[in-house]
Amino acid sequence: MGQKVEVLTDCTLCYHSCGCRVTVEDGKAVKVEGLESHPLNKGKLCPKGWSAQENIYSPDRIKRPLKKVGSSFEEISWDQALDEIAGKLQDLKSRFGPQVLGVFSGSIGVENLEMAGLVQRFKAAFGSPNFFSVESVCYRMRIRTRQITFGKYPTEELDSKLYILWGHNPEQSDFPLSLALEENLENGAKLVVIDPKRIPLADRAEMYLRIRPGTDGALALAMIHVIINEKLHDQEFIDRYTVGFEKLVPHVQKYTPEWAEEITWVGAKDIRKLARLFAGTKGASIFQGTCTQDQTANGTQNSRAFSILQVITGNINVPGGWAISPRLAFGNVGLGVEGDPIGSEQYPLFFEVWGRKSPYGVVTLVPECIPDKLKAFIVVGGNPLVSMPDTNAFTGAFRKLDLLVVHDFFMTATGREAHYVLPACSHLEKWGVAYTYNVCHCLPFLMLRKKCIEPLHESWSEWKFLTELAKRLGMGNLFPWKSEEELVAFELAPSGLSFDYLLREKPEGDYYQKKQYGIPGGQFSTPSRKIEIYSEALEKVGFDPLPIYLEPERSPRRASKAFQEKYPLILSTGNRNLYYTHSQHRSIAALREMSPEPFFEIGPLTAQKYGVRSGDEAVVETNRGKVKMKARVDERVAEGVLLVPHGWTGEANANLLTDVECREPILGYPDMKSLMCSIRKA
Ligand SMILES: Nc1nc2c(c(=O)[nH]1)N[C@H]1C(S)=C(S)[C@@H](COP(=O)(O)OP(=O)(O)OC[C@H]3O[C@@H](n4cnc5c(=O)[nH]c(N)nc54)[C@H](O)[C@@H]3O)O[C@H]1N2
Ligand SMILES: Nc1nc2c(c(=O)[nH]1)N[C@H]1C(S)=C(S)[C@@H](COP(=O)(O)OP(=O)(O)OC[C@H]3O[C@@H](n4cnc5c(=O)[nH]c(N)nc54)[C@H](O)[C@@H]3O)O[C@H]1N2
Ligand code: SF4
Ligand SMILES: [Mo]
Repeated sequence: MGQKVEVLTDCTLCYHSCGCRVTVEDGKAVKVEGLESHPLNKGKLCPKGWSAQENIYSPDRIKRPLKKVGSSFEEISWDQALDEIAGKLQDLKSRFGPQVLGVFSGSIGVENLEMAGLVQRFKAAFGSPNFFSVESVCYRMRIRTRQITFGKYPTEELDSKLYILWGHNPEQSDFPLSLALEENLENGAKLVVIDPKRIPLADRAEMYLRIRPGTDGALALAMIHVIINEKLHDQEFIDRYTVGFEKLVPHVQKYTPEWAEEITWVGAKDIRKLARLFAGTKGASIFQGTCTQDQTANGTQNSRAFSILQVITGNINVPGGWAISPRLAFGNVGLGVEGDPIGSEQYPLFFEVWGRKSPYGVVTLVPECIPDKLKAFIVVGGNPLVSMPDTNAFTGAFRKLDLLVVHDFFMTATGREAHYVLPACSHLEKWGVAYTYNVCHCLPFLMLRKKCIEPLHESWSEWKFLTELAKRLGMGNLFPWKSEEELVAFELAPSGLSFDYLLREKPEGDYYQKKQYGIPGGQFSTPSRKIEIYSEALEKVGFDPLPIYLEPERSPRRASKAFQEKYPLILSTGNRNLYYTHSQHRSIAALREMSPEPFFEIGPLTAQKYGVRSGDEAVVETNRGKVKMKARVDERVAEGVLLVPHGWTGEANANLLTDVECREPILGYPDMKSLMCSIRKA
């Protein structure tokens, strides 16, 4: 018998960071189970989590650094790869300046503080402001919007009395929430689903509202109208804590339920009923899709309207509503740099509010910036040539780069276009801080991500890769940490929970603060010290200070007649699939067996109209491109709507359909949820 130990750590096969118990025998991870004591997953794992070993020990992992020679790759040493990359970067910097370097990290960077922090540090040390990530296609829109409304960022509580799933399907995308929902529904919590698809959870809901994609803002405004006009609002909360309510009242008069019915396809009667149910529940929470609303033409204003709904019903900092979780102090791995990232002029609110600047560039502007403004890219933990909108535009642009480096543990579509592909460590092979609980679900909890096994093959962590590259560029002094442990200890030091404490005393993780309800100090950290129903921050950058509704650019009410004739169906892309994270995990046999191929979903009457039956191969086409995949005819899907999953590569890649120039006007996010398409049988 060899040596056997159990290590408590987290799973990062998606950003939820569920708690795990990993059994390591003779240096090999032999078992991965859910950690019972963990407040998110309570001992359970989703199918992706169960497949961790198959993922990590996959024979398809990149084993050594690869260099593109002609049209294929050759294995080279890390030394050679880093020397050559450093040489190329130096050359570009001396000829064009440091800002021609862009770096990208994907949604894995959200749960991977070290990755996002180090990538950002690297580009700053080099002298470039251009850090791109999924932040400009996903989630930061709501963070920004809640920041300008509340000064801080309140999140939905896991345990609620009334769950409004507003374009969110936790059974596929949010495993911890689906566990909490299950428990709370049994104990009498209520559920409402607002979705163009009657997702299975809707069968257990108090109300299901079948909405036209991209029109959620109209519904939210009509709900505000009803709540105010029927005097269902929480006047005391509004008087004490908000500014601008008196301007909101006349503003919403035109947004009647009848007006919204015509736009949204949701009946006026249902809108009134939902408004009454919501306003009548203390401890109600709108769970807006994690990216659904962000990827529509009215995204920022939708998020504003949802915030205002929570506010005028007094559902802020009450159990079951939205709550401002105490923030944790971290050692900042990032680094300041001269100059502002791409997008700071076109979308100023994305970049800055009240002098608080963020390090992100606007990724939808990347294709038009290559090759003039951007000539080199380092991609760490992302697959932009599948995941970013408009694959044709991104691929065309990336092919013009002088240098593309990808750090990943598998070969990806982006890797195949790269000059160098470098092998990365999985989450079981490196140290880190597991901290997303707070960001998504208001859980002030922290865990140490432990290195359970030695790095496989020649894979390197982000720390090692970027530190070694920095040394070769003469900026090693800006990467002072001598080891990953030292880096993570630095991050944790200000938090009050030290590396040693989380390693030895609380390997299962610990709460860093108690949750607080009520409004401590009676103030918010906005300029007015109140919740800003009327937003001067929005007004200052030229947008409506009160929420409005903007019809999607490509829609039956806004697109030209000719466009609609060519593309008569409404298209929403990117419904999640429990078995996969974005473009990942397709080669994991246990997962692939559960979901072998992509399907677009379509209602029966629409399918019949276009002569398509379940299982038929069909071509879906937009103004930007086409995909081929099979149809799944399902009466759960609204007629006239097509749902196309994302993350598949090749001719089933949904982002062949999206358009990088079709953007939300305030923050520049791509519209992925309300486009127009045609279909025909292949
Ligand atoms: N059409 C459409 N497109 C969409 C969406 C949509 O709804 N519709 N959703 C968008 C959203 S919300 C998001 S967040 C993006 C996600 O976009 P991405 O984050 O770019 O997508 P992933 O496929 O998850 O790519 C992550 C890559 O990181 C690698 N990786 C995983 N862990 C590590 C690690 O520890 N280190 C390193 N170096 N690499 C690692 C994986 O192997 C994988 O190749 O996709 C967007 N794309
Ligand atoms: N298994 C798995 N889980 C994931 C991910 C993954 O790739 N795989 N990705 C993670 C990431 S990065 C993110 S951002 C989240 C995404 O999480 P969400 O954005 O919440 O996505 P879904 O849970 O798929 O729910 C989207 C729902 O919105 C509906 N819908 C589509 N268009 C509209 C619309 O215009 N209005 C309304 N009201 N509904 C609409 C769809 O029918 C679907 O039921 O998931 C995260 N979790
Ligand atoms: S939801 Fe699944 S994949 Fe995501 S962290 Fe939890 S177990 Fe891992
Ligand atoms: Mo996302």
